[in-house]
Amino acid sequence: MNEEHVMKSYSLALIPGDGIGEPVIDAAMRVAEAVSARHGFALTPTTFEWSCDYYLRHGRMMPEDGIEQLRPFDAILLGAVGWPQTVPDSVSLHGLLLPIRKAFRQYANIRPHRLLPGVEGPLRATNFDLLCIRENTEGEYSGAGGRLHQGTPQEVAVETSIFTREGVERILRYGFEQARARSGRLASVTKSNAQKYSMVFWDEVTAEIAAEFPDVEVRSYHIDAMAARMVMQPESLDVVVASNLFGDILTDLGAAIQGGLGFAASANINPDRSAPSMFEPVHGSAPDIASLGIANPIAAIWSAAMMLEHLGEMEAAKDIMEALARTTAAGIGVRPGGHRTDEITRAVLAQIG
Ligand code: GGG
Repeated sequence: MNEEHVMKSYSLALIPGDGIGEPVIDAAMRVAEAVSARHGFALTPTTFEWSCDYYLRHGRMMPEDGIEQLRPFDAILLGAVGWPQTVPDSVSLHGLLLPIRKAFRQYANIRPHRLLPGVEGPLRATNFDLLCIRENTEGEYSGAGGRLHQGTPQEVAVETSIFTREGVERILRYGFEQARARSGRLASVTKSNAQKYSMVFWDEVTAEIAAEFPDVEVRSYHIDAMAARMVMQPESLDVVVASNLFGDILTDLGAAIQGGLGFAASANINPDRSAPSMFEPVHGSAPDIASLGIANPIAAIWSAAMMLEHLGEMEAAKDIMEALARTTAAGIGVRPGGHRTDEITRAVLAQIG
């Protein structure tokens, strides 16, 4: 009897989106396919052209059944969303990225911040390694609110943050688990002196969940103090957990201290794996450089490594991270506009061999 070897294969939904989303996703896929060949698994991509261009043609950012189209995939790799010249950012964000995160319960947005070798950040400190965990499905991004008397002097705009016990408990529990697997230190970020309902609630839940993790040392910070600490003493931090908006802001600061948005990767994780998780560089579509061929693909390539790790392909993910480290150590891709997208991608591919 012939023994047939069946190669493992992962179905990927690619959403390049707008602007530099397309070239960086192309780069990330070239690198992911190179390591998949070496590690004996296949990637089967399907591209979805959902973007602001799609919106101009169809009046929506994705089809009505877009979520159902994505559901069967093993993972989603997304580039960037937004083209404010033609579609308001509030429309593009609430029409594509946020519905995917919410529908697939991708409640943990993981963003690592550390310097790759050869990358010079703006700080004197170089030995920091932060894992920011942003609550990703509710809080300040719930979209609950409205406007009254629009365009009149009596206009009123209301936007309500929604914090549920389920939502706050699960993101904190996820953060504690990550802290336990790393240094055993967790920082929980709020502004509970000013926001006396939702953020006091968050602090209380932090204390409750902390009781389940006696081996994890937890400290609560106000967001303003955390912003200062990330600049002054980033090496004192390890796992940082924050609400949706606070996490979004702090992780742009994290991107800045790691050398810029070109290095900031992220994973939108559904921890119970009941739906696909989504991987994306933190950066947006960068309309100012979109047609110049100089977008840094490192954040997208790093995000693809996070995707492979989530899929269980640890060695392949490690290969990508080591290839990225050797690329930047050789001075390639370390300065904005210093190398073209394709040059950086070819350098990473060469390191993979
Ligand atoms: N790479 C995805 C992207 O386009 N991000 C831009 C953005 O504005 N994201 C908002 C968010 O992460 O909540």
